[in-house]
Amino acid sequence: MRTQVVIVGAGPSGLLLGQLLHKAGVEAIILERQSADYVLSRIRAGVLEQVTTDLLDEAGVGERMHREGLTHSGFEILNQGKRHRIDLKTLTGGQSVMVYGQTEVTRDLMQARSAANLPTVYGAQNVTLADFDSSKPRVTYEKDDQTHVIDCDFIAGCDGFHGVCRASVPRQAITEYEKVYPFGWLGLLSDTPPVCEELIYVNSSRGFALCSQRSRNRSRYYLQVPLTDRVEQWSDEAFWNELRLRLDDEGRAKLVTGPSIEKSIAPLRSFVTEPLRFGRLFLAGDAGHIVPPTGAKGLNLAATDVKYLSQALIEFYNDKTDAGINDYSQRCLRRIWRGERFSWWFTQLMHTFSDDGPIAAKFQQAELDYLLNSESGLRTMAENYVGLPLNFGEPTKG
Ligand code: RFL
Ligand code: PHB
Repeated sequence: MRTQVVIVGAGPSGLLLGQLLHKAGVEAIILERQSADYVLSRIRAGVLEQVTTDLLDEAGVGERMHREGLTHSGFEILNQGKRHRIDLKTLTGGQSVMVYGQTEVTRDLMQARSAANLPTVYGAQNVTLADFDSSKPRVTYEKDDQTHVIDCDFIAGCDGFHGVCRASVPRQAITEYEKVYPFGWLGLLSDTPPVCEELIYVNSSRGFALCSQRSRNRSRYYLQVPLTDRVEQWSDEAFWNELRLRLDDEGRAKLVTGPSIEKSIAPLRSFVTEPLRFGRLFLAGDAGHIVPPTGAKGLNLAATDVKYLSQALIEFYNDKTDAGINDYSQRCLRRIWRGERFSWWFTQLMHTFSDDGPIAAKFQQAELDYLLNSESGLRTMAENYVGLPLNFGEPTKG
């Protein structure tokens, strides 16, 4: 078998890349270890920046998102029982974010891919990469007890944090930066109306909480929990009781509870791989970097990687230039580090770090006091939350 690009992983990065390449007439095969249903059962991101929604439009899959997604022009910070609204629209000169679940983005991309009859192999086992340091890379995989070989020009590693692509790179060729946080997020999804029209990020002395949503009838809530907690220890009732304790009176009065339809614990990590290109192998999305979810940046950074990678590959085939390929890593990393910094900072600001002693909580409160009462502080938070412009920090041409 032969194709131009083998994409490993059918999460949002891989599917979006496949769609953008297809639009430009570049051939790709996607190899996914799991089944399509399994991929759709993972509950993850909920907030999309405008850069991401623009890209989904460009890929031709934005129609349902515009119909069903919720535009949010602000969010709330509930700090030690007192609410503050971050008015994104006013603070950023008219920008907002879109609340539309990653599951729905993935579903839309899957549907577009199957409508265009594009090849995706689900249940591809033991994917192995070879010769990506040459101009003739090869990918093998197993399915139904048979081994398949694909010759290609490029490999796109869109296989997430635990994937095979990053692991295939010789250790001496790669530098990894990592911070693991001393807590996780326990998430609960329920078919109940959200407690508030907008998201609420909660700093309470019992730990962080987040009130998010997927639609007007589906809520997503998170609680900061110790890393040693197991999801089985948390009954729905225990979750709702703890959330009530972290909310204010208004939140407690408005909270509608119900049975969970999904509950899971996610660890929090900051992680970046440098570089993101190794010969003819590229890493994109969670395969190359992870952010703690507090800033809602993971999927949005994945989308920009895919934008730059699709542009580079399309230019390679159409204009016979490898300039985009050579720039890929550096172009992505600049934006990634900005997203990493914001996500780390917002995590530090909102969570309880019990090992750091009482002075840490005092510093945190002093910082929140400054930010929430300073026009510049609020603007800094807002412009990072909606996403800095793609050309941020680049010299202006003229
Ligand atoms: P994914 O989604 O992990 O997909 C990778 C795919 O690769 C497959 N795979 C393999 N396939 C073949 N062979 C192998 N050896 C393979 N190994 C793995 C996997 O099965 C999978 O299907 O990575 P991708 O596509 O890069 O997408 C990244 C996003 O999923 C991630 O960044 C976001 O979910 C992060 N995130 C958020 N991002 C946002 O922008 N906004 C948010 O509001 C937001 N909230 C979140 C989040 C992540 C969370 N968790 C669970 C960490 C909230 C949470 C709780
Ligand atoms: C979510 O809805 O899953 C979500 C929203 C905002 C975040 C993180 C996760 O910052």
